[in-house]
Amino acid sequence: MDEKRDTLFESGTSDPFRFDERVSRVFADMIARSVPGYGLFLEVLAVLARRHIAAGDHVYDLGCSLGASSLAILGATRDRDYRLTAVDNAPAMIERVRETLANLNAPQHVEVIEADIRDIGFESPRLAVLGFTLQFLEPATRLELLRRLAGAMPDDGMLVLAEKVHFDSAATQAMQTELHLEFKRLHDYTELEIAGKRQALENVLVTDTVAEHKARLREAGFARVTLVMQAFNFVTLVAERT
Ligand code: GEK
Repeated sequence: MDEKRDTLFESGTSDPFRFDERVSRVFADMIARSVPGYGLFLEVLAVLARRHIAAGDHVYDLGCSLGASSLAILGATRDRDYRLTAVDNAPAMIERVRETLANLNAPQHVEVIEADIRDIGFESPRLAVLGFTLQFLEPATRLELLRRLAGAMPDDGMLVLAEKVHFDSAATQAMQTELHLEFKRLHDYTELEIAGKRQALENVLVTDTVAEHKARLREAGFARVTLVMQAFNFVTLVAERT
């Protein structure tokens, strides 16, 4: 258990954050201790999958990391025969998620693709998940990806978008940041680790406001956008094609 504990920023850092071998080894611990509501997000996703996915559908997990979202979806829909494609562009993540999903013996047809999600074609996604992934794409490329997703979706297609966000009000921003920091302290990150990770993510993880997300999703072709969950500065939005 201990070798899987995230101690990457124990002595601060000077390098930009990368999804490399070291991160992939501790990723499950890192995301659970860093993202408030991550466990609930997976449950919310399971509920949405159970409600939405039907036999014959094609589901995409975009930026799948170690496959937690895929596992939540597959576990909630074991009675249905459909196709799930999990995509990530980090070789270290792909190596591990391939093993996890291959050993799962899921009744569904599961495939893992190592690629930039901006470079792949989408085949009629009935459900697509961007679980804390869009925030890592250069902002100028976000709309085009969402446009291609919406354009490829059937009329009853749905996107689940989970993101870290920021707020227009300085007071709200200060409060939510402080609560997020307190969440990290609660999970035993030191001030040095918190500062190190923050520095590493600078210009790598670029947040939008909920209003910006909603406007962009509408511009991309989604008719209805609903906030289904929020934990401090982390939100989950459901965007419906029609
Ligand atoms: C979970 N959804 O556990 N193309 C493909 N993958 C990418 C790209 C890209 N352009 N950019 C970043 N990634 C997961 C957690 S983590 C979130 C997702 C986090 C990948 C990157 O390699 C990483 O694995 C993932 O997106 C983001 O529910 O670390 O906060």
